[in-house]
Amino acid sequence: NTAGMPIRCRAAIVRKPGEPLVIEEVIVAPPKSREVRIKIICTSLCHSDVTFWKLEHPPAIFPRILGHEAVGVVESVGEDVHEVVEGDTVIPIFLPDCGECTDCLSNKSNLCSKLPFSVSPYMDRDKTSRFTDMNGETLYHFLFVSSFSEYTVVDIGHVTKIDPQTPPNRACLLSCGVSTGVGAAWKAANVEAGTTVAIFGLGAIGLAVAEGARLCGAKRIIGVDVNQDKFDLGKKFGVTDFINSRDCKDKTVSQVIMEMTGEGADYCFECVGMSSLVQEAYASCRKGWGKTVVLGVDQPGAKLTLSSFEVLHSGKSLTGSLFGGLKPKSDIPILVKRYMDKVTRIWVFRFLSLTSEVKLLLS
Ligand code: CXF
Ligand code: ZN
Repeated sequence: NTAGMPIRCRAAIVRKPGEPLVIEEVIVAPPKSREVRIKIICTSLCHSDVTFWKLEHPPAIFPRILGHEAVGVVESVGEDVHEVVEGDTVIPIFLPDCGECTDCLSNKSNLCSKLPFSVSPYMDRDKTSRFTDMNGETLYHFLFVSSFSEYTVVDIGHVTKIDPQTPPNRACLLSCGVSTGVGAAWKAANVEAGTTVAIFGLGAIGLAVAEGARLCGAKRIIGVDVNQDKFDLGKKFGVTDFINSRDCKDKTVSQVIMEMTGEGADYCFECVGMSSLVQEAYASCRKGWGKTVVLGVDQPGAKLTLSSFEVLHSGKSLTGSLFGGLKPKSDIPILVKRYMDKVTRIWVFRFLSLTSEVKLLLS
């Protein structure tokens, strides 16, 4: 029984921005009050891990244990933890859900105000680290999860208990990417049956948006990507039309979407993290009710240019959403059940666009 004791295990550490991860022995301290120590069963790679791995400017903090898309089993719990016990299968989630604050109690927000989301190097509540290396040096956390470690400590506000029968390689994807995409269509946009959706970027998030839009009954799902192979892949998730943005020589993507749809898409999703694409997505939306949801993570400080005249006259809306607008503790079990009941499909693959990054990370 390791409860209450430090655990020595292996973790992948990033010591300097953009440098290959190194597998080292680390010490994981026991969980403090309202914390849970988790044995990681499966972790996947989200593009945000790559973004922050490379990031040289603030908030770049190293040495750090990345990874935030995972599933694990509770090894031990700290004081004042009543929601989970040792042996429970859990998903750690970067977005907190305290269940008590104004936002958590409202169905209009998933942005907990008791534990406000930030890209912190520490545990959420007491702002210290639970990791040290074998020289006693502090290792920093990432997105309150740090799943590239055999054991990690996570605040109970960032943990959702799930059905232990869920296959681990699917469960871990519900920890960030798949939930964010499916949730964006379901909660952030509330896509209605019979509508037209345009998705900018068919990576893990964009494909999950397509799956969510298909489940909501969207009639037409237009995928936009620079990689033609994404059309065939996208069809598996409900993509009905495809625009290869590299082929739009004398037209913008929004002009092509306007021609295809007549009036524009009812819902647009930006899943790349490029402000110019947010503008294109907004321009592709139908006047009067069109809604654009920003999901892509751009460089900190990147700015948008929109004509205030157009915003005024078009009646369109533009919104951002973390975790697709889902509330981790109540919505994740619904997504897990839908997966187990074979309603929602979750696919596991290696994306071409990430393969070179994965090789770098593991070299
Ligand atoms: C992102 C959202 C924007 C801040 C960093 C984390 N979510 C997950 O990958
Ligand atoms: Zn992520």
